[in-house]
Amino acid sequence: MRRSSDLSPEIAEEAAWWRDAVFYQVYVRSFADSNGDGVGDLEGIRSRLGYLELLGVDALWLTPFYRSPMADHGYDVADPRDVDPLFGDLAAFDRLVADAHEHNIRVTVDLVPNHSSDLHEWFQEALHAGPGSMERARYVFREGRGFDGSQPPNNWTSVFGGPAWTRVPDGQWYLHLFAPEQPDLNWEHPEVRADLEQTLRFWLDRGVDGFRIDVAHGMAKPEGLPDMDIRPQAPGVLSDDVHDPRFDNDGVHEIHRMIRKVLDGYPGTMAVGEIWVKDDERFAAYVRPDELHLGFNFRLVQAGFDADAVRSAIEHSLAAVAPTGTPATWTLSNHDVVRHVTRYGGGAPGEQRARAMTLVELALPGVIYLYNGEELGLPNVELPDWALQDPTWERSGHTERGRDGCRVPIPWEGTSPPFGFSTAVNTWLPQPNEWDHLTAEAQLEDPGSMLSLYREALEHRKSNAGFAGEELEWYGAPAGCFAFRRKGGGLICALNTSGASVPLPPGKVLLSSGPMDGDQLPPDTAVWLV
Ligand code: ISL
Repeated sequence: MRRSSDLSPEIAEEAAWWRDAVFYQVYVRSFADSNGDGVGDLEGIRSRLGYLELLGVDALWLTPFYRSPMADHGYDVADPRDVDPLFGDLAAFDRLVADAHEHNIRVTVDLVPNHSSDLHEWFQEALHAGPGSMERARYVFREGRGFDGSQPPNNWTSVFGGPAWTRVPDGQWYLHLFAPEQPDLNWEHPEVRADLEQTLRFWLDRGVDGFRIDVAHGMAKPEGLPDMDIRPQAPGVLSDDVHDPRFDNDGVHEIHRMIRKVLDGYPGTMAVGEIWVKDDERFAAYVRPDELHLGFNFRLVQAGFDADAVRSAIEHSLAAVAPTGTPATWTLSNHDVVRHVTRYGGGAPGEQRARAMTLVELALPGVIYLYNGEELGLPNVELPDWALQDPTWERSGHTERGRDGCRVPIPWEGTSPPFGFSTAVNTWLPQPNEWDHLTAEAQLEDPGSMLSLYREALEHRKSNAGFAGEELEWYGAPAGCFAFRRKGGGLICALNTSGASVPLPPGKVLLSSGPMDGDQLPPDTAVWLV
């Protein structure tokens, strides 16, 4: 029943296709709505495959579209082997995979193994079965502390704010590293493992080409659940090597080995893990030959628009994976972080810097993860309070606005909301009126647009011999600038984050992120030379 046969023969044959692939993250809720309910869906994605092919991406990463009460917009999964009616059904999924493959685009899907929804039948059974039951053993239930058990079992906090424990009416507490609607599964339990294996095979048999594994540094919990260090995270107070017992426990590697074994039975498939682990060696452990194929590293997300910070992010990312033989991955934005146009200052300067960073990213060896809408130069949106939906907003007592600002639906065409995203006027998050010049339609034929820059850069990346080889050589450069050369192919990329124009390294300009200053590289600009 595997459907990868729809790919053209040359493309289907390439077993390690992911080693230099350009992935495109589709935040399913926000990409394209086919049925007019204001929420994106699988048919919507299928209707836009022509656009994705034109853009030049190799594979999609679809965020969770499984059955879910949507407390965390699908990252709370009630049935991992079915499509939520909001997004379509299994037939729509099959059609999407088949059509994507016909466009020579591979399809990878999100897996959420750390937790389930509180409405998953297992958790409902656990609540009803009571303390000490087999049903509770699939989750992390504990007695509380204090003489009446009214204090949580330890001091862990939830990533979304507040305690990581919620008490149930019979007095026990359950662990949730995220929202209370996302109880953590007990990965010591054999049924939890067996169920994930079943889920992997379910989607592999339907033809998916791989998985993105949510919180891949989570899952395993340390013996005895020791307290975490909650000293304020001011610079210098906590060093990077203070271990957070909630994440990156050694037991996690056995889980990744299990996942890899399953994937090895389906040649040409892969897994990338979301790994928020700073230490290079600990990060590298996740991409050992019998574990994940790839690990996300978020160093470019964390670096500002500053040549030294970006260079250090690049060097660390390459050094972390060098001994493992796996390629590095590069990400500027995703559905959890402020969009990079805004991170780099917003407005015209933010856009200019984002263009420059796009050329830096696309010059690097390894795997690219683009986030839907970055190719249109979308900024983060300052949403009004009434529109906010991210659980972080409620959990933080309205002090943290959460991640909705980077999840606003994509503007496709036309001059006013919903910009062809939907036929509904009320989209799940409102789009700004000012996005009329950012639609795909407005940018497609404009050679100076962000979209044209992405298309051109991706085309060069695919076809130009300068992009060969995995190693970089760094040149001496003026303060606030850098230049590196791909050792194998010879492509040079120079970036100027300083306030003044600087001389270019020798070479012929292949592409620049903005106008050049004669034969000089202006501020906020990057250039490719061959
Ligand atoms: O663990 C962290 C820091 O060490 C967090 O940054 C965490 O890894 C991250 O928030 C996890 O995100 C993923 O899982 C969440 C979901 O809300 C996000 O959208 C998803 O990307 C819970 O499933």
